[in-house]
Amino acid sequence: MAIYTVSDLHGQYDLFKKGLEKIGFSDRDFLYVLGDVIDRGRDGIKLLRYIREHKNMDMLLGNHEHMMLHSVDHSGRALCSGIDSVIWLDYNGGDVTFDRYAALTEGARKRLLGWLRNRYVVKTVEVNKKRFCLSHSYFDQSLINIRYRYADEAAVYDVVWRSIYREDPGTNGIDLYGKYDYTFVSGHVPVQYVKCYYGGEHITPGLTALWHGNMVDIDGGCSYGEHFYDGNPEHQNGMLFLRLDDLKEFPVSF
Ligand SMILES: [Mn+2]
Repeated sequence: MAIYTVSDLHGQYDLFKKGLEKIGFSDRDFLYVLGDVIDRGRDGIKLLRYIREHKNMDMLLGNHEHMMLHSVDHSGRALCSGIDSVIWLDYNGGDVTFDRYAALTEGARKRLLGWLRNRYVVKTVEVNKKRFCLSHSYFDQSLINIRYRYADEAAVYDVVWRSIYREDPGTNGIDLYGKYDYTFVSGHVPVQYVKCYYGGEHITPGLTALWHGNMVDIDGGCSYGEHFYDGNPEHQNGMLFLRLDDLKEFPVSF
């Protein structure tokens, strides 16, 4: 039995299944998906339902699910006019997700929203006496193991949107994370972006997780889509499965 994490699936169902095969995922293992399951790629709704139907899988909310929850009508009607609907549909690849969502029955839409609102935003887990803190991007102690429907909205917004890798004002990774006895696992910013932006010889090219102090970024860059790879080994993209038991990485590319 092993515990795996992966992040930022972005609607890439086939690649996700390829990854499960690669890690030999079985009923005795557990998988945490760290948000951004939907959008850009077309199979986000299919992935949400796949995760929901597996008792040995769970997902945390990412900024894309957060946008969806702030866009679609909560009654279950196929309407999209909430406060995030424009940024979701027009700027963040939510249009393909909404099309699939609208094709569900009203009851199925309602069940999906109820399930999403009941996910965690920040989750701690202990594996082999090592403590991990999982989130989509940033960290807020007040959200540890709190379900989204009970969580403070402003705190959730920070955790799913802000990043230490984008120099967002007020984010101070090492200062904040260094105080805690956790290994922080998150996604949100593709490792290819961080590697190119920050450079440095200590950074391993290719589809590898990015370690920085007690933090690790495992966003494999699915959001760039399957035609992103240009032969530059630093640009290879896909998904990064991380096994928490031994910190072994399992990259799977398009
Ligand atoms: Mn994200």
